[in-house]
Amino acid sequence: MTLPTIKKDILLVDLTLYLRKHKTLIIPDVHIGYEEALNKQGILVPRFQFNDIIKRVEGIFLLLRKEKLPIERIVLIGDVKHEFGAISDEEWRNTLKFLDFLQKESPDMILIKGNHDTMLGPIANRRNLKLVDSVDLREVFICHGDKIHRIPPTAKTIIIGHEHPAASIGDGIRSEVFKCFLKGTWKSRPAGKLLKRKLDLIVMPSLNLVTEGTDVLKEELLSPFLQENLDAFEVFVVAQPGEILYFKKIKDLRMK
Ligand SMILES: [Mn+2]
Repeated sequence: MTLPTIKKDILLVDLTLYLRKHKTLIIPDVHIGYEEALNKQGILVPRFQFNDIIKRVEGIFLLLRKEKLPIERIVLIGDVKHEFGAISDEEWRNTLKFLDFLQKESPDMILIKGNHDTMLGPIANRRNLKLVDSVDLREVFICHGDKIHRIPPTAKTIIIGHEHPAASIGDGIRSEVFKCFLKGTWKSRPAGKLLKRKLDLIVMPSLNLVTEGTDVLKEELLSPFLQENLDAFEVFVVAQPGEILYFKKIKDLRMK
């Protein structure tokens, strides 16, 4: 089995992306501690998520190994942990455990700061990890997606997380919501320039296994990158672990 691509040299590996040229694996929003936050609100969900995430990522490493694709760098796209403000003991422990687990696979690891990551600094320091606002790999620019950055002139593709896209796919009688990747375009206007620059924009689903995410067909989207032309975005559904289905454009899904 060869891994599907979303763009040349960018492979879809279950809920992650692999940049072939840079031998880099991008891990989307994990939201460790999400169930704990739900529990605090009185919503009872079992706390299985942490082990499920580890198993899922192990499966991703295995898929890459089978294809002989080495991981030389891991980029976490932000929102590794869920809770704003004070971090609980369990969340602290699990976040460290998760980072250690990833670092065993790739010592070179970069954390992008998400909007939930106000307390990630001390954790990053304890493991000597770089905590940054964005990652510039020349033709690929990676940021969390909660705010617009100055996009370097070399960038042709922007990759973001934050939005947790999902799509309801149905046969007219029943429908089910699946996590999905989105691919569309984003126009940036460099400072002082009159003309806009068109870039490819890839949005990653979350690795939060408690919820599928935001249904892009029904709900309003948050990211400032996703306020225009949403209907023209292509949908890549993650049907089950490692299985990606291409569903054309959001507007085609709306007509069903
Ligand atoms: Mn976020």
